[in-house]
Amino acid sequence: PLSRSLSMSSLSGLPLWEDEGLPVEDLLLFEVAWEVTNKVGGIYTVIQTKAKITVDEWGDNYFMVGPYYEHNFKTQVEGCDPPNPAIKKAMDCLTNNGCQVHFGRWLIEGSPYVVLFDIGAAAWNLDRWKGELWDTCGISLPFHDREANDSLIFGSMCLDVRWFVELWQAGAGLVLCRSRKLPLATIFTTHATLLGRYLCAGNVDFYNNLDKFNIDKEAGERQIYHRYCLERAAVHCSHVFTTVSQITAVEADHMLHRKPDMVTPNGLNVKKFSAMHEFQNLHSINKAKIQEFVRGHFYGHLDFNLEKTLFFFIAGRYEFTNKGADIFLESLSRLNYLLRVHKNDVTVVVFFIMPAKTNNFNVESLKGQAVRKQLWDTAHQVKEKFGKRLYEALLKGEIPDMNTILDRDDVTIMKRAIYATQRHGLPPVTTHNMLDDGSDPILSNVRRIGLFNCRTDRVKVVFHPEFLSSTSPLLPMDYEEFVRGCHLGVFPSYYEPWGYTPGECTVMGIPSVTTNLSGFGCFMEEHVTDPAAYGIYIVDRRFRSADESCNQLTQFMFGFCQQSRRQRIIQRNRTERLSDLLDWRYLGRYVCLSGLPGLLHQSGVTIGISLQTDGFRYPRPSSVPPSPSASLHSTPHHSDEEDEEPYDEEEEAERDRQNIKAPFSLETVPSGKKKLPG
Ligand code: G6P
Ligand code: 1S3
Repeated sequence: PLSRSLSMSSLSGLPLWEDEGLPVEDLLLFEVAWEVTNKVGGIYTVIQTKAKITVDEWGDNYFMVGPYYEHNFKTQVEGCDPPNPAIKKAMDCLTNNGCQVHFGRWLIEGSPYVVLFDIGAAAWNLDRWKGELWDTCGISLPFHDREANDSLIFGSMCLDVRWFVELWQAGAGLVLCRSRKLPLATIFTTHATLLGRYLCAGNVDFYNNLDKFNIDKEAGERQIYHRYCLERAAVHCSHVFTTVSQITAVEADHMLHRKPDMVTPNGLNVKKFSAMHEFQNLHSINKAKIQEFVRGHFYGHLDFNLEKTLFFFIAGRYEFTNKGADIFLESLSRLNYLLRVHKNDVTVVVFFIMPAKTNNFNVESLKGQAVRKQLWDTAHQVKEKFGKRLYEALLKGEIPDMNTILDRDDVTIMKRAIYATQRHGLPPVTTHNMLDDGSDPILSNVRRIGLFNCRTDRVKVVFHPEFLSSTSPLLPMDYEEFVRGCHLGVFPSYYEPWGYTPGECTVMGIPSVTTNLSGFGCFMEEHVTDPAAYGIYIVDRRFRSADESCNQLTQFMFGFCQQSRRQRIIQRNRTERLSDLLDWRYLGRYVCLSGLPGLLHQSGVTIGISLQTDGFRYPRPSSVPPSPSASLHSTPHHSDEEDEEPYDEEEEAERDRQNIKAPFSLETVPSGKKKLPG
């Protein structure tokens, strides 16, 4: 059993804590990642949302380590002196050696301490550190690979103060610290493999050929051999190797030749509202904002009913095939066809939120919002006059003549405003001036399938090639507000080690489409009996051809369009009920305990806590008929909107809550500072 001090001296290369007389309370945890205070992609979400539970567990002994960028520091960090004398000493040592290090509290939930290294200021050491890397493990970094060089500077700075290392950007530090036999316990978490990402983006049949690739050759041909060597070395040098999903565990086994010791699924900080239906109200409020944008963007072509318009979206890093934008577009073209031939009165506006190179907003999009604003102002101006005249007439005890209450000038103003809404072209597909318009993959495919926002199209496309911001003159909403206002997130990824986007939809009560090639999709398949009933549609991209996957996705979307408003509301309630499953308060147990159990296990210590989730599944919602043919895509019993159904969602929620037992009860999560199993 675990006593106050850890004995690992029998394991080669592992910390000699007992010999050093270091009690457990004095263990420090360093989490090193390129995305600490620095938003690049999904890893930022992992570390930012996980901070609170890690601080709860480790208190002031937890430090996040990342790169220093002045803007990030100024806007996200409250600078302070390190309270721990050892950290202070290490920082002073670096500063005395001509490097710059910054310390403070990251202003996010949990307020973790952060140590940030100024990469640029330490660049003069690059040649020395490169030499060291070469001498130690024979990996050389070419001078033109800026990212790899930065990662070496970052890793070497971590190493110079003998810190705990994680992730490939810090991988160099991990390799060097093991070769110097420093007394550090290391965990390396991979959120993707470099080669896997490259191979998938290159249109290869990745998952059916996992065991057939000549990985050295593939890395060499893609000119990423040095990066791949660094990644593979870090993976093999770490004491514990983890990844975020089973599917990436298999990939890592083939691409990096090491099976992860543990899978640590990604969680989120789930915000629970005290009012049960608050997330439904937020959907309504934010949907109204998206409708405003649509009124402007489609001015002159608003011959569709906004009350019967659904908003779908895809968002993320612009990796056209990896993120499944290719099959999404193809399926949208099929959906457009189906809605047209079935004379369906639903219109779908689809947003692509993926950053590309642009030259700011285009004139046509800005004009659309200006025209909408002008119509709004005109309506207000006339309404004011109308109100005043009506009031005066009523004061005299008269009912005014409605034919003359507005004079010729009023009518002229209104006519002028209407004339301004005439447009010669179609509403634009993209909101920005694209730098690579001709070769852009989304635009090229839109041209191929002909989804040009014609009046007859039931599916309209808006490509917003920039992340959203509440200060935008076009669509002034932040990402969370936007997601809440939409009806369906569509993320049919081919390469997705985890995939936060559908998880974020889930905790906001918005249904989404994912795939059985994404970590999230596989996790849901494993833990939820009928995911579609809960608004999680999982496209099979593993055992079907691309064409079949497109058909399945089309059917999901078409089925979704056939739901009544009431059915959508019920489905959103169910989606939101899955939030607990994705909460760090539950999933954090994997991460908090992933390091020590791994190390302890190696030293023969039994771990006193069981994760007990294997085989557990969320049951099918109790109101869904058992046979899929009896319901439309497992939605609540089909009916017209106006029908009052004998269905009480709160009752169903309560019934289902009763069915969900121990493994998902958040009360069982260990909390409090370092309650280590013993
Ligand atoms: C929420 C609101 C309802 C609103 C509904 C619209 O549930 O609480 O008042 O009617 O959203 O749902 P829809 O799926 O049509 O956007
Ligand atoms: C990676 O970010 P990405 O979008 O490049 O890490 C994310 C966090 O683990 C993960 O959700 C995603 O699938 C990976 O691909």
